[in-house]
Amino acid sequence: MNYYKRRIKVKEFLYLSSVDAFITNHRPTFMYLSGFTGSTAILIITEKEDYLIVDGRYILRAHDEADKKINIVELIDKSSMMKKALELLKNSNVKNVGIEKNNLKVSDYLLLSESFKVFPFNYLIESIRSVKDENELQKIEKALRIAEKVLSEVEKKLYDGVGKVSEVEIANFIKSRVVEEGAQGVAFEPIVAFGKNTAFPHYSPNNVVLKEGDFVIIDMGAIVDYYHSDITRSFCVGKNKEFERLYNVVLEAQQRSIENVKAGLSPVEVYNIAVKTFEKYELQDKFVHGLGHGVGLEIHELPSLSSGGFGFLKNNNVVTIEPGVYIPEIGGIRIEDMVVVNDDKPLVLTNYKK
Ligand SMILES: [Mn+2]
Repeated sequence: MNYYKRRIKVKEFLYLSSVDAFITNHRPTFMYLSGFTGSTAILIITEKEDYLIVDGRYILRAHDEADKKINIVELIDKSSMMKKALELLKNSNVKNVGIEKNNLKVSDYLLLSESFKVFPFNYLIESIRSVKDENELQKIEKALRIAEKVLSEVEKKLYDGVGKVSEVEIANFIKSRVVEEGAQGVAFEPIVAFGKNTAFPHYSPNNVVLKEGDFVIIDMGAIVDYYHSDITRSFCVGKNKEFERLYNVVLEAQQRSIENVKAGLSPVEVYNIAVKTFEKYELQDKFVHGLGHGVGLEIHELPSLSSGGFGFLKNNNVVTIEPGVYIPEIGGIRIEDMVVVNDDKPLVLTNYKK
């Protein structure tokens, strides 16, 4: 992985914005720009030199993992890491500092503002991170294959589990199986909902037992090398006419959205394709969330395919397409795939049958 190339993008941006340095203590950001994967650090990028400040717990790991062009600075005294960063910035003759407006604590911001002019950047690193390279795509795909394998086992458990298996049991099964399959963990707490509970888009599993004809939503993912995957399938064990009708509408919305995703579109345009399909069936009011989101070092990252989305889709963005409808007291359906944005039709990463 060429971490230096990534930092060059930041250096260039600093130069163009007449800002002397960039500072971050946000884990996905310093991980992306330095290679260091520990939980706590401060990364400083200046035109010439870059610094990674870590404490004693991480010094060996930082030397091992971080890009060799970065100066690793150990926090030895008990003073705060941010104070150490201030000292370093002053010694480097820095007058103004760029930060990520969405990823810095107010207390850190105030501390920085005492000594420097602070420039809050909006989504700078998130936007760079949204375009994946081959290596990142491979990790995401690996995380997705694990999720799919475990999901297929879950599906079998559902068909064998009417009157027996509970939401929590399935959720726990997912959590242990993804790790056994080689993932670092689940990408988020699995959403496992049976029956009417499927009407809550982000439901938390309970001890409810599966009944014949229940709507079922399983939304899950795995992490491989810090990269996330995300998949949702809706099932119904037994016959349920309403399930079939709604399922086909959601599937149509999803397929039309996927077919039309391409580089250069605004995320809102893609979101509106799904809304249009739901309008055909007068179900637009039941589609209560965004159409999808970027996935990578974080489970939700740019771009956001929603009514509030901004910017433009770019080649090698990895996004989910996950339309859904939710009808209180009846149930909900959501179908979610991951795709890689292209100039033409996207590459669908998800293989799981629909
Ligand atoms: Mn998702």
